[in-house]
Amino acid sequence: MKFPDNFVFGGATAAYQCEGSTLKYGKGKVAWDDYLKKEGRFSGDPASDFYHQYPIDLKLCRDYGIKGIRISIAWSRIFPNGVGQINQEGVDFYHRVFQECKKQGVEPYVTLHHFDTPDALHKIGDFLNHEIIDQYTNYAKFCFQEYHDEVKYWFTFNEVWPIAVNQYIVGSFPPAIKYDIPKAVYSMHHMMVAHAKAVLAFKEGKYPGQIGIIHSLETKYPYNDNEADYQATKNEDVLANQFVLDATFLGEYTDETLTIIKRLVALNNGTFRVDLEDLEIMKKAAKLNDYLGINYYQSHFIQAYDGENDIFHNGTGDKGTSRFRLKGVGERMFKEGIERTDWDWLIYPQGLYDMIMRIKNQYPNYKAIYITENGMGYKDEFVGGKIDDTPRIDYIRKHLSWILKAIDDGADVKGYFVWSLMDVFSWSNGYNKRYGLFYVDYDSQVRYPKKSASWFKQISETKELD
Ligand code: BGP
Repeated sequence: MKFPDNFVFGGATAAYQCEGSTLKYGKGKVAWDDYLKKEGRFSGDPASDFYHQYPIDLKLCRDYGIKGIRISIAWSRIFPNGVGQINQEGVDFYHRVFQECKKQGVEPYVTLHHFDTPDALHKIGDFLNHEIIDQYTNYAKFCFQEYHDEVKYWFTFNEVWPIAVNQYIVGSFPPAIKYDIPKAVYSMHHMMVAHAKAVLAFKEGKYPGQIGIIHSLETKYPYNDNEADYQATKNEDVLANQFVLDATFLGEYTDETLTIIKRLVALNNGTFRVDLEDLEIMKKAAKLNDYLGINYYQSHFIQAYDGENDIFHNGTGDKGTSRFRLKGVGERMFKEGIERTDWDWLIYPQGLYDMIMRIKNQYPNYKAIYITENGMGYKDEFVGGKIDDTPRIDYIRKHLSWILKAIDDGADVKGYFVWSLMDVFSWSNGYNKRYGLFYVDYDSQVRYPKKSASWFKQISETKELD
């Protein structure tokens, strides 16, 4: 079986995780800057110094058959305070990057928001604050207007649920609040309204190109074959997947989604009400998405759970330390026979196939899918300039083979972006969790192709899986 001729094999990055220069060249602060400083474990500088190394990274793309690059624009490089004054140096930087993409024959796929709301707006509530919706829309409009000659593929947000769950339930992203389901739900809803407004602005502006959103979609399965575990699985799925998928493709929440969300919010002493004007906007935009980006790393097996909230984030790679028990929702279980990474992410490639087919069936207006992130966090060993990352190759190969099956079964999947192009900074895990096709020596910023880079080149060039 072969991938279609026009299938894109790409590499993914995100501004804060690769650019470095977090407070240089006029860039405004993001909440991560102070948060990471306070935590004292690691910093967003120098990351992979993409700000200066981008010509090298794009040359590597060309040399290794990587035809697309996912990058994100840092909102606070353009608008240091989120709104108002523009930082021309930041605007020019992305022009230089896009021009270099063109020179090297690499198509840019650009995300407008990848976990990095400007600090000035984060401080007034981030996406809990309804006002941020319009500020985000203005920033999006500015980017469409400024870069429409250079960028043809846009994504409004990267991963609405992970932002919400990590900020307000797990507490591993600033403002590090734990177990607050109502806040997570409101923040997701407001991001979905902001997404809808940006899509409408893009279409009304008649810009060339296409637009969509990226969701992290982890398939949920019942741990035991019993009613209670089925219900728990449903709870997690609705909260993490169905809520944002309904918003994206229906422009409203189904009765099933609303019933579960309202129950979970009420259990946490909250209420969830949707503004009718916002709903109108979501409904209009739902028909206009050109594609969906899916980030997929793992699936979960869920058991019923009614005890107290108890979540521990394994951010060190000490296998077996993570716990996720959410009162009234469910408990994520390890499962015998299913491998895990050192960070306890369950390796279950079939989950990606199941998710793609579920979207095809449940949301037939999805139009097209890109796998915008997939890859394996691994403690790579650097031996005399060589990095043998065979486990990563196995991981990617298995996922690609399930994507081929989904295409064969009628799903329109147009591309695959490995996370990550080169090693980058990992938000809550720092620098020992590497994902890249290219190893980055963070002291010298020299790049070394890993075994996976040569393997990936061959797949990209032949479109055939070995
Ligand atoms: C996704 C994010 C990426 C990236 C990746 C790996 O959720 O979009 O930014 O970080 O996950 O996650 P981590 O770095 O936590 O291992």
